[in-house]
Amino acid sequence: MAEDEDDIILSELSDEELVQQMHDDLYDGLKEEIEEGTQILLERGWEPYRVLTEALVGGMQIVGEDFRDGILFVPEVLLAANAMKAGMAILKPLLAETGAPTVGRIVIGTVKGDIHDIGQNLVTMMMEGAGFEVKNIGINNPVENFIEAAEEFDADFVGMSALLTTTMPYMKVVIDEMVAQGKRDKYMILVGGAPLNEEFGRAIGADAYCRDAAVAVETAKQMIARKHNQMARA
Ligand code: B1M
Repeated sequence: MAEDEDDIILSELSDEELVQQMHDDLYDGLKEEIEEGTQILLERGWEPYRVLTEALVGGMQIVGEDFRDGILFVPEVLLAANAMKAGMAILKPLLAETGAPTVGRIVIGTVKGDIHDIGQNLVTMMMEGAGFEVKNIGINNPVENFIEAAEEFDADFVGMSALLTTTMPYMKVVIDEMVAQGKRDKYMILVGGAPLNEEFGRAIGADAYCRDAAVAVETAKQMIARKHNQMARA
């Protein structure tokens, strides 16, 4: 691509300016710039985890806040998430090598009868960006899929998504079956999707309703911190 005089040369920016620029580029969904910025920071000796948290997660946090506040909309957020994924793809093998701490583990899926997956894919990306390990089991999941995946993955959280008023009651079927099998208390259960609300989440016995992906990340972080505190006291 031809560069005119106004083009910003990422490699000429200081670390601080580059991180700021990456936040802007992530906000604008500029995948190639995010890949380049990620490479530059690594070449300058930044630890992969620092690149992830300061440059990518920091940028995504701004995107998440503006999404929550109605300033950004789904297409922009998907582009930002895509750019972030490109940066994360570079960091992923390096993070595995350096053993960056995992915040927690979550199984997430859309419930039986429902094929909407854009929202839960966004939640997956934001959770991964915040340091969670996520097993996304996709769409149209019967109760046994959630239970088996949670056990196999040794999950801290089970996340369920539903976009239809006809499928949201199935979340209760999953929770009731977990109770029946004596497995309910092994997991923190998060639910989300456009037709849900706090009251519904409480009524079906979920631990929390998450209005959006940013809230899902914040809620999961708070809950895992509480769990660790309780374990430390026990
Ligand atoms: Co459908 N659809 N759709 N649809 N569709 C809705 C949901 C609808 C509200 C549209 C409308 O009529 N206004 C309506 C539901 C009405 C109702 O139940 N009251 C509807 C309908 C009726 C249908 C069909 C029945 C249509 C038909 O065939 N006659 C059919 C059902 C198919 C099925 O599931 N069995 C259907 C099909 C489809 C498409 C396949 C065409 C497509 C889905 C494509 C896909 O997902 N791959 C689709 C779409 C795109 C929509 C709308 C337009 C957009 C949904 C979306 O992706 N939103 C939707 C209208 C709307 O919601 N305004 C609609 C963006 C997404 C980022 O938001 O999913 O809410 P959302 O996720 C958010 C939060 O809710 C939260 O975080 C996310 C990110 O911030 N969240 C979680 C979600 N899951 C979470 C899980 C968590 C935490 C947070 O766990 C930890």
